[in-house]
Amino acid sequence: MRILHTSDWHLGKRLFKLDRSPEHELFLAWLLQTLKEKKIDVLLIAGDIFDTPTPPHQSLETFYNFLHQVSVETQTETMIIAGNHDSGLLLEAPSKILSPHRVKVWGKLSLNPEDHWIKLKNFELCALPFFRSYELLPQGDGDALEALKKYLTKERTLPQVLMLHHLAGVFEAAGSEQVIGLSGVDSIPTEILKSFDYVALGHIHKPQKIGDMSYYSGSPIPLRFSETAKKSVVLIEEREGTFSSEILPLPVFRNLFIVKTNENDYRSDIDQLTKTSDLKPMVEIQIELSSPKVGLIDEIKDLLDKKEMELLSFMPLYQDGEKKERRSEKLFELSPVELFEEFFATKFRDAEGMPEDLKDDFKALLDKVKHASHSP
Ligand SMILES: [Mn+2]
Repeated sequence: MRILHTSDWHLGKRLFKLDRSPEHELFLAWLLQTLKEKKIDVLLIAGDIFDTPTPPHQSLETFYNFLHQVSVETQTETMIIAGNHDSGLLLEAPSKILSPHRVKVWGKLSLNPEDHWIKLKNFELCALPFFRSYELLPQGDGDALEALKKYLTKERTLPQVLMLHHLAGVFEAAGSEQVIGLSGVDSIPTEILKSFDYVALGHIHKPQKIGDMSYYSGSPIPLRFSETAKKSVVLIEEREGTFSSEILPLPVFRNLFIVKTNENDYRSDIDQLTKTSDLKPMVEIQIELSSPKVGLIDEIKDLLDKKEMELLSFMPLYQDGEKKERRSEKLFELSPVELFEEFFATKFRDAEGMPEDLKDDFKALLDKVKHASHSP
C-alpha cells in the first residue's frame, strides 16, 4: 500500500508580477503521472491548497480538473485538509459531489473528534485541518494540548497515520509561511505524535523530516526567491504493517535565481547563471552601489535577455544605509519584541535604540494580547 504526501501548493500565488500557474500546471501533470507510475493508493494534501481564502477562478478550475483527472485516470483516494491560507468552508462546499470521486475534504475542526478519523485500505487516517486555539477550546479556557490529544487518540486496531497543518517539533522555516501557533504552545511536541506510523505535515515550505516518521513535505514550488532548498514530495510504503518513507525530488519547473552582486562583478555573476528549467528563469538582482547608476537596469535586462532570463526584482543596496543583509528573510525567526525594535529602527533612523519605557509598554501590551480570552 502506498501513500503520497504533498502540501502547500498555494494555487493562485503570484511573485511580484509573475503568475505561477504555469509552474502549478507542470507540477500537477508530474503529480498525476507519479500517482499512476508509483501506483499510489492514497494521496494526502496537507493544506494550503490555495494561496488565499477567495482563490481566482482559474485556480479553482485547475484544482478541480486535477481532482477529476485523478478520479478517472487512477484508483487513488485523495484526502485533503484546509491550511491557514484556505477557506475551510470553500473547500468543504463541494464535499458531496466529490465523495463518489474518492475525494474527502476536512475544512473545519468538528466538535466531534471521531469525524476526523477515516479507515482507508489497511490503515486509519486522522485528518485535522488548520484550527485556531479557540476552536480547540470552545469554552474559552483549558489546555490546548490536552484538547488536541482527544482528537489524536483512538483505540488502535490498524496502523494510524496523521495529517496536520500546524507547527510541530523543531523545524526550519522558509520564511514565506504565515506565523501560526496554539495558545501557549509554539509548536506541537513530537512526543504526542509518536503513536502514529506516519505524520504528514503541512505549513512549513522547506521539505524536512522532524521525527522518525514525521515529515513536512514542503511546497512544490519555491514561493520566494530566497527559498532555494530542493522541492520534493514524500512516498510512504506500507508492507505488512511496517511503514517506510522515501523522498521523491520534484523537477525544477522554473528557475528562480538570486544574484547578490556589486558594481564590479554583476556582468560575470549574471553570466554564470545556468538555465535548467523549461520555463523562463526569473531573476532577483541585489546589487551594492555607491550611488544610483543611470542605465544599469536596462543593461541588466539586456544581459538577462541574452540568456533567456527575465529580471523580476531589482534591489539596489546603497553602501551607507542598507548594506547589511536583508533582515526580512529572517523575520520569521524574530520574537515580537525584536520585530518591534526592528520597526522602530527603520522608522527613527537617527535614534540610538528604542527607549526602555516604550519597550516596556510594548511588552505589557503583548502580554495583554497573549492572555486575552479566546472568545470568538
Ligand atoms: Mn503554506
